[in-house]
Amino acid sequence: MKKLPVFLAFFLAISFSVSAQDKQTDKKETVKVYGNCEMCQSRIEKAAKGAGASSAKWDVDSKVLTVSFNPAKGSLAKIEKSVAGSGYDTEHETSTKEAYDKLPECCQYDRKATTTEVKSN
Ligand SMILES: [Cu+2]
Repeated sequence: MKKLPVFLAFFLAISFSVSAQDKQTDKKETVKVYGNCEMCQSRIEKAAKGAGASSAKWDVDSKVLTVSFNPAKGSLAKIEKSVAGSGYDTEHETSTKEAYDKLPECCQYDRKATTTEVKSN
């Protein structure tokens, strides 16, 4: 049996090291995002990906968004701003009333309590 052609072995070595780098550099974070349904889910995930997330998954039941992104290129804050810009309150960002009002009626979730509405415990 002949040896593997050198170029093929070289190509394999490079593709392995590239995928290993991706795994090392991508950061995974979770954040709460307020929303209602699957329509909200697709909007939230689209907004997160538009802000640089390599993957985004929002859970309808737990309202938790799990994102992966390259920390050299993006940040969770940037992703949250983008999600808030599409009408959804997140743990650290609050959407504008204008963006919220643009959502279909079925998607107008119960908004995050603002500081004035939070009762002292
Ligand atoms: Cu919805």
